[in-house]
Amino acid sequence: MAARRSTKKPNVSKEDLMSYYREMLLIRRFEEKAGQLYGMGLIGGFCHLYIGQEAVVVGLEAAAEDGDKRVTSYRDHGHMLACGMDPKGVMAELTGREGGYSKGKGGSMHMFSKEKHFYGGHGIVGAQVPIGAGLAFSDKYRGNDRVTFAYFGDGAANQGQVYETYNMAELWMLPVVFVIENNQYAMGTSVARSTKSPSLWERGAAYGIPGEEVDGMDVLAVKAAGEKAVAHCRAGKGPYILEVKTYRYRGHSMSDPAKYRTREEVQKVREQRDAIEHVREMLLSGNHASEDELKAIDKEIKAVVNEAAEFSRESPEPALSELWTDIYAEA
Ligand SMILES: Cc1ncc(C[n+]2csc(CCOP(=O)(O)OP(=O)(O)O)c2C)c(N)n1
Ligand SMILES: [Mg+2]
Repeated sequence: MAARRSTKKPNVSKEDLMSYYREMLLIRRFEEKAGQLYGMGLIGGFCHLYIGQEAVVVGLEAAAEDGDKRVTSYRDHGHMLACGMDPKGVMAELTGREGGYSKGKGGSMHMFSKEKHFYGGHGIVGAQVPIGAGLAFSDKYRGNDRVTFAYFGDGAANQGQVYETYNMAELWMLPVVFVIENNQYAMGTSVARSTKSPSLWERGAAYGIPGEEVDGMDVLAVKAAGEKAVAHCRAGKGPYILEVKTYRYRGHSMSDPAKYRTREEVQKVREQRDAIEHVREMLLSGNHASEDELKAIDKEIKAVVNEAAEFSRESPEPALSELWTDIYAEA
């Protein structure tokens, strides 16, 4: 990944930087804890961690407004936390407990929050993309100026349904930002092995959809690109594509032996490109925060995550009668 991180003094307030730092740290610590709980056998089924990609959702949520919608894949815990869902409810869903967002019946990949306009959590690669266009269609139909963020991966970007969706979205000028989280891998397959054209966002040109590539390890760059994309959608100009170059530090899921890349490759990104470290450096070098203040934030976030973990262990398992509820929508 080329070093494209902005070096000029950022035009951002201390408060904003502090909140990005806090939000990214919450996702990272939450995911580390989820990894631990999984290791202890408290989380069953699939669990895909978002560690390394935090700046993507935090930057884009900073560009979003109340009422905007989001939908994503199974690597979804970061998206939920970034849009303000309660860490307790998310963690309790991971452990399959009553206090979880889907009452413990959905697990890591199947959580929703109508209140926060988070529409999942989808296990079928690429399936959330047409759903995202549908959400945007509903807003356009209602005549409001809401925008939908439809997140998907570099692997999903090779799915046919993505291009069917591009066509319809541009045809109907839908207010949807297609966010390609290019973390370089689809399970164990690198982009170079799966994809002929290296630039995924440029494929939108075939449908008349503009877009751009963004440094996904730089939260300020993501926010700026997000604002541009959202303005395009709100102005009634149709969809926009952001290909956000990022990196996942952990395996595809908890059961990934990670034989397809070297430890050195991961270590290099962590050392040279880490998004949280980047904001931390900006806070310290700009004299916005002292080491002690940042340590205090770290402590505070750890407490929030520990509380969520405790809740996720104490919340009871769903009653057997729950097997028969939430199957059909009530008319
Ligand atoms: C239709 C479909 N095909 C295959 C799979 C198996 N599968 C799950 S995740 C994945 C890789 C997707 O990679 P990417 O889109 O880059 O997302 P990332 O995991 O990197 O976030 C595959 C092939 C699936 N879940 N659904
Ligand atoms: Mg990927």
